[in-house]
Amino acid sequence: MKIDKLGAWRRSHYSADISPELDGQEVIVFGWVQEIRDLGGLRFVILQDKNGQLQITIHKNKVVAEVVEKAKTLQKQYSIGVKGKVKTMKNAPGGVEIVPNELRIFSVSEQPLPLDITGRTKAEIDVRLDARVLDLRREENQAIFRIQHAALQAVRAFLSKQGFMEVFTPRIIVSATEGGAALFPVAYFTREAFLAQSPQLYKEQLSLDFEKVFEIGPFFRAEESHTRRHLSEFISVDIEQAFANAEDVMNVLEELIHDVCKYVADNCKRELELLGHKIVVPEIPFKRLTYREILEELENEKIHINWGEDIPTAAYRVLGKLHPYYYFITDWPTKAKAFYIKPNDDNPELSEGFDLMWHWVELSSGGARIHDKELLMKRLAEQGLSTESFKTHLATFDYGMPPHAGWGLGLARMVMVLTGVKNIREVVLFPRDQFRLTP
Ligand code: AMO
Repeated sequence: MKIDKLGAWRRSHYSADISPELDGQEVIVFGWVQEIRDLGGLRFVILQDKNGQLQITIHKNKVVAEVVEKAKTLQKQYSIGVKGKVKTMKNAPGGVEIVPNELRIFSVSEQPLPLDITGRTKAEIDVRLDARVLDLRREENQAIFRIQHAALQAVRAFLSKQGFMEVFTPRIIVSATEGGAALFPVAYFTREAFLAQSPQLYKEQLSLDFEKVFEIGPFFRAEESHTRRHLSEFISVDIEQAFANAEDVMNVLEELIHDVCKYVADNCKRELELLGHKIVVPEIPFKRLTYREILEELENEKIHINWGEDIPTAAYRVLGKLHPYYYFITDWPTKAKAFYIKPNDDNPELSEGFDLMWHWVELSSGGARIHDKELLMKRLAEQGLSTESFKTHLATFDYGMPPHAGWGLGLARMVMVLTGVKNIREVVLFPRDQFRLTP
């Protein structure tokens, strides 16, 4: 088959901008063949571009023979360009169709395709992810990432307005920060290094210079738990604020969630409709429950957890039913939290760490930090970590470390809430888990 060149053709309109008012006007549109309907002398080609779909109508007697012949060769997913006239057509999507004068085929596709791009035949998640670029041709799947884009715009706008500055910290590091999760080693010249699990230590250090910082970036955890909410690479939205306590940054977090929900609800109507999802903008402040209150609630549900222990997933599921929205869990036992979380001044068994929950899923965790070097060294030792590995971090505590607090919010988990999607792999373009390293 002859493949055409783009040449001097440039798009005049996106599909979404072609309205009945353009009736009679010549346009150039580009995109991919989403569907072909052949009714003998009449062929409908549904072209999809980044903003929507458009019907190209090829009537044997009304279109030049060359275009009719070429249109017969089209298959799903061919990349094409069409120059033609806009015609008002009540029954066509958007009330218009294009009657082509010229058709260019830029690229063909292998048939049969591994997925039904119309989505009529449902495919398993692994089949979809194996052909992810094709899977992402579906408007519903694109909608997820347009919502993510809008959410990120809202996050950046909100935090910048609140006086936070965006920073980038290293992904290649020498020591662990998040106790529980394992590290990925990296061969770093002659030494061993690791992929960062979080920007924790660096964002704390930067609170000493910039006072209010935020970072949005990928982090890595060698997660062996194969769940619908864990990946080995995930994007985290992190903040750190000097001269602040846990309550201060919880306020920032709930206001941020409120703003993001509102922004996405207002600006992604089409995407939410495609996904059949409705966002209810949450009222703030969110409910705050202490760890002890949570244990009591669980006890009432006949689930016993010893004070100091982590809350297992099954128990979180029960909590999600009792609190089917956003809520904070505060006052965690110090020993259940990372070494950098500040113990309560009056009762050091309790910490100033918190989690933000949505139903049964943890969206974010954070807290006030230890800014006293001696205490930090003591906590490292208590958690069996060597102060030697944290030497350069500990040194920064000799330069006037302010009291500070912050949190990390898992972007994909937030996007799951915003889209109603249940598996984290669907809200990440190219997810990485224990079993998936491609595409
Ligand atoms: P934590 O380990 O709780 O805290 O992580 C913060 C948030 O990041 C998300 N998250 C994940 N998302 C997908 N896959 C994973 N494997 C994964 N692990 C974590 C969750 C979680 O709530 N340094 C602290 C934050 C802080 O105190 O500022 C931290 O990393 O949504």
